[in-house]
Amino acid sequence: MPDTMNDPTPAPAQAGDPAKVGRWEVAPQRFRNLAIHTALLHTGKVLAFGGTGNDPVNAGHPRDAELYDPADGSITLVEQPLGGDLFCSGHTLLADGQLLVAGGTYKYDNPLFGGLSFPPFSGLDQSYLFDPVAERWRRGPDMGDGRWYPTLIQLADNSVLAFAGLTENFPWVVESRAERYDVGRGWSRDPSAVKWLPLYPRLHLTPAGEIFYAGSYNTHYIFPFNLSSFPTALLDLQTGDWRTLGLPRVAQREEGATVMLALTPPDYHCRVLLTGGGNPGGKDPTNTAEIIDVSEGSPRWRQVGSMQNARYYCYAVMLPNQHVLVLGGKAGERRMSMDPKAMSGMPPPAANTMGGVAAMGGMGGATPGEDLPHDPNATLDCELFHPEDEVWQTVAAMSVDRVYHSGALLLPDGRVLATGSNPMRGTNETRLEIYSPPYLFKGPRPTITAAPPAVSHGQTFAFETPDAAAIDTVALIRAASTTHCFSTEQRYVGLAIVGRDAASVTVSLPENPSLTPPGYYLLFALVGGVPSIAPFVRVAPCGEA
Ligand SMILES: [Cu+2]
Repeated sequence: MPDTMNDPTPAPAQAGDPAKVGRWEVAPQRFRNLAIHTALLHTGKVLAFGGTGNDPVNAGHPRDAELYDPADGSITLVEQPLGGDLFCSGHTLLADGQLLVAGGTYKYDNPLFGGLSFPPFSGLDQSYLFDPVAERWRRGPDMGDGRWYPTLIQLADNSVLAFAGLTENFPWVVESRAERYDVGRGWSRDPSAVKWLPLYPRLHLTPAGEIFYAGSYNTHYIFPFNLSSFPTALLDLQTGDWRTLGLPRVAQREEGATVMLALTPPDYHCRVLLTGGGNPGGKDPTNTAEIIDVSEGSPRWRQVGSMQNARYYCYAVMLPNQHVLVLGGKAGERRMSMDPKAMSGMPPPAANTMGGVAAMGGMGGATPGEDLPHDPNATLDCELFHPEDEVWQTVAAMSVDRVYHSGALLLPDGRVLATGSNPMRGTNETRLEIYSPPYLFKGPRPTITAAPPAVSHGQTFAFETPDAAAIDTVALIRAASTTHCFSTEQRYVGLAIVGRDAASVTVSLPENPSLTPPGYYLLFALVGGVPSIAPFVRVAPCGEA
């Protein structure tokens, strides 16, 4: 039986051996618009949008969202203009599977010189909800403040907190007050939880019901602060008090990646991995990685093995075998290091003239469009973190750069989708590239033939499988939305196996709603580190029948 999960000595990269390093493939179809924001919906489709897409030419005319179906490769337009610009908004999926999007761009900045701009970007105060079944947007209630680059995080009771972001009006400072969204009641200012946080702070909901700020964030406008002004901290949601835990051991973590490592029974210890990032502006990126055990009384960062590549703008994806895939990013200056003139002779992007949804095509030929050239400073190598011994393994390289305004999502079939990239304003990467991890090249996969559509906290439930005797691991991985190299939603929750017969496995979902906040999850069953294809299972909110 293959055993990637417990292999103590990960092999070095071996080009061409996908059972060791996996394989990347560029999809034949491409998006029309820049996919700055993506979400895995419970229909199995991926919603992608970018509003005006970091191009002031589009101001007042945000581009349509698009839906990518990994099952058949088709891409369809959501032909529905919105009143607001969701470029650089925050978002999270709700218990009913709708995507709540809040904030974004009210007004573009006014560039001056030397990378400075004044006024800076200002934040939109609107919110929108995307219905995955109707495939339509609707306007939600407005927030009290505009927020550009906010982080939204869903809590155990299905309310959502919005943190940080630049305000709509003078003096366009970073908002220090959080706002709370309650379904059916809209937004209200949260009088507690006041804290200066940088833009797109990397926040995670811990199983103890606290919010952990992981010491990394997005670039832009940290003046008058410096990086040391934002040490790691924990918010007690009951008291509204932030407890400062201190800086990471390598404190320069702008544009680093953070992900909560697998939460596993019986104790569901909460450990967060922080990797990559660098100084403001992307100089001196780091390859170092650290882990903090947030469940300890006095959590402290400790350094673990380093990545092979230093990366500013990198993205970490939790996989069904508990490994973490790190992809994308770059070394050198934050700005694109190629000569922009090299791009001038390239074919123009596909004209946006085909109209209807069907014209985007499905399995047929490739979608025309512009391939951005490779920036020599962009990192194409990818790396897998093995949490059992805290070392990294270099795996197959991508062929498409993923730097600023890019993202990655785990798909229900265990592959990883990489999207977006915006090395310069108005320069858009529209190709999709998909990674098949090594576990997809290790022979037959276990299968789940039936699973309950919904489960409740504290419930024991069974799923049907012909591989019941061999299945050794079962996990729920939350369907996630992501932007700006980060997701608050990535969450691996292992489920204890409490029974099995010839055709089914029974597992138990713990009572704690902060462990599995309500919403749609992917149910993976594994044999020796090889995962099944995952059906969606909805974890119902507390109190819902
Ligand atoms: Cu942005």
